[in-house]
Amino acid sequence: MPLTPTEKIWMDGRLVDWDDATVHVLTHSLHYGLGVFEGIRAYQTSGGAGVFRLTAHVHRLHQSAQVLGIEIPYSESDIVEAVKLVVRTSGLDACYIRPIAYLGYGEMGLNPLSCPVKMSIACWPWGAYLGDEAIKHGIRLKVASWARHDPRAMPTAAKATGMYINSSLAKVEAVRAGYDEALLLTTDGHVSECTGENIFVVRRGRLLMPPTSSVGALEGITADSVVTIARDLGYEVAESALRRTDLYLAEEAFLTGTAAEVVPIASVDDRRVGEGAPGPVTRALQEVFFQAVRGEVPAYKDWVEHVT
Ligand code: PPE
Repeated sequence: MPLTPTEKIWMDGRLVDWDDATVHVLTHSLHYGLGVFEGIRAYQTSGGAGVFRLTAHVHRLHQSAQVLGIEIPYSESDIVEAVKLVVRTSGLDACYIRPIAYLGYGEMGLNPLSCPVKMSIACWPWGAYLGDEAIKHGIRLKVASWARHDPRAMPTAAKATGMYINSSLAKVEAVRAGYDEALLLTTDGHVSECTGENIFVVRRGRLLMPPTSSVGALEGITADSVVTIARDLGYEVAESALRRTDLYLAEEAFLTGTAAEVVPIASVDDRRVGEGAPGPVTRALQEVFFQAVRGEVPAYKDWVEHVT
């Protein structure tokens, strides 16, 4: 999906024209992958654009930076306000928002300690990441030949730019083979997550998710929201070590992420999951999730942070 430019991007404290939001080719993070970012969505609500769980995303950005030892020169509340400014300035009711903190131009070499920390926030209109059809009918998932990063080798708790080499390799492999998305296993064969989404399965009526920190998966904010919704709807939710075959034998499976939202999984490695169509638990969760992001569920009103 090509990007649709908006007018302004926030860069290091000020709004610049979209086309002027450029960096030097010797930017440290471009060479070594030390950067942290977030993916956030704003949805149209009755009170204008509402950013879904903005404060939680900005907190995770700071936590990712803490893990990498990057000192972001803006407080969490500064960034919250900057995101609101960017969305307001865009005039969009709904958009995807991408804050990134990275090490700039200054010094080269693996010791980044003297590099300036730079930050930008852009937003643009972005439809369903895996497509509208995917949300309605489900995706074809393939287990990747690449394993997820071992948390002993890479700080998987951080949403860091360099980590996404692993995701890209798996994504391209899956897409070239004719699938929609890839699922990564840990080096010892446990289900971790997809290239940019967490995964859930329904087995014997229970909603199961992998224990994120031990399988090297990101602690998703969408996953957290879905767990809250599921418990409020009366479903039992548990963390569980899952094997590839637990996906093949699931009654239902779906993935969650800000960009992807809540997407049913129709098949895994060409084995139909359940009926091969979104099951009742997935559909119930989708329904409440899409109401919640639009500020339509009183219990979850606090999740929506308005920009005006
Ligand atoms: N795991 C990974 C690896 C991941 O990148 C994301 C978000 C998630 C899980 C779900 O997290 P959350 O968005 O808090 O529910 N991926 C972001 C970037 C995706 C991309 O392809 O780029 C996103 O969804 O915005």
